[in-house]
Amino acid sequence: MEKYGYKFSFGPWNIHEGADPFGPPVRPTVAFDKKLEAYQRLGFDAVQFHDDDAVPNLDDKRPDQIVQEARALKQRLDAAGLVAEFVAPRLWEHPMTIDGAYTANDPAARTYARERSRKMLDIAQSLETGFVVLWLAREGTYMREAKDAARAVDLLVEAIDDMLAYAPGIRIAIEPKPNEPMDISYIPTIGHAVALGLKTRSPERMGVLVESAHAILAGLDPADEMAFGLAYDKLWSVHLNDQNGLKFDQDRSFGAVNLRRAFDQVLVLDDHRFWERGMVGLDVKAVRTQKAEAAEKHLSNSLELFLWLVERVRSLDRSAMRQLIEARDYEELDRLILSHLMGRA
Ligand SMILES: [Mn+2]
Repeated sequence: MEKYGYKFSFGPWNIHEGADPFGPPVRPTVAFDKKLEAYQRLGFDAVQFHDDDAVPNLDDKRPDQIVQEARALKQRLDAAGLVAEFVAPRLWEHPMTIDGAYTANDPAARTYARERSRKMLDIAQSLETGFVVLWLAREGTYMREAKDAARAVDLLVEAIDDMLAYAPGIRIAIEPKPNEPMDISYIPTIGHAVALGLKTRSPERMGVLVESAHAILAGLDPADEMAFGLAYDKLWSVHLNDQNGLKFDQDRSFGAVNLRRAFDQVLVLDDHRFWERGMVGLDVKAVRTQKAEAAEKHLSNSLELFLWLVERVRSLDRSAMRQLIEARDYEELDRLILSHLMGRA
């Protein structure tokens, strides 16, 4: 498979049982070792981990146990020819994080979040990835009056500063999302995420991860969100997927809803040599109706579509494009892009 220098990753949660808020699982659980086989079979290079994907039930384990288990996992990854792209703390399922983690009103909950984050950093270091991603799932409110939104930013900075001091070799990327599970989140866009990083003790170690669907849910264009991150040299990873309008977070296969929007994302990534900056993560989930025996196609199809679009980006007639831009004939530019995507002259 020609991969144009790109490396690809996904998370174990991207092979999932199909449960939604209204119904139970519809596919059997796939064991982690079986998932590791899928990475190789489907042409992926790296695994994204929540801390408890790497070390299950870590709240009940001692720090030395956690490190021991993470090191054992590193050996299994080595044997499979895989690396960890990043580790992320799962701070949205524990009873202590009901009202948020770093921004919870209860100081005991904030302490839990900081301690859990240190365990996550131990795991990242044991897996020998210098990279951590924060999806700030419950850092927001359902009631605007329930928290002080300005103080919430300070609490986030304090928590991140704690992580930066605890693990000096680690870089952290914020993955913003505007809503869900909370009604309204505190760091909803890439602009917010870049600004938050600049307020920390080590701005040079703070970056961003753009997820296509999260940008769309914010009413923004994912390619422009990526471009903003690139302009600050902060775009360190992406979660490509697709999203049909302003609904629940769908994690559809990349390009499945809007092919041109997918093309525009690959255009900005490829024009800025993203393969030298970070990995292409595919945060996609099979739709609930997909049968278990065919529930990996969302991953292989998304990877294939990305590579098809790299080919389309690199074969685009740039001089024709430039002339149309100079002539301000944007309708013809529209046609040029669409005809190129359709493989028409
Ligand atoms: Mn994501």
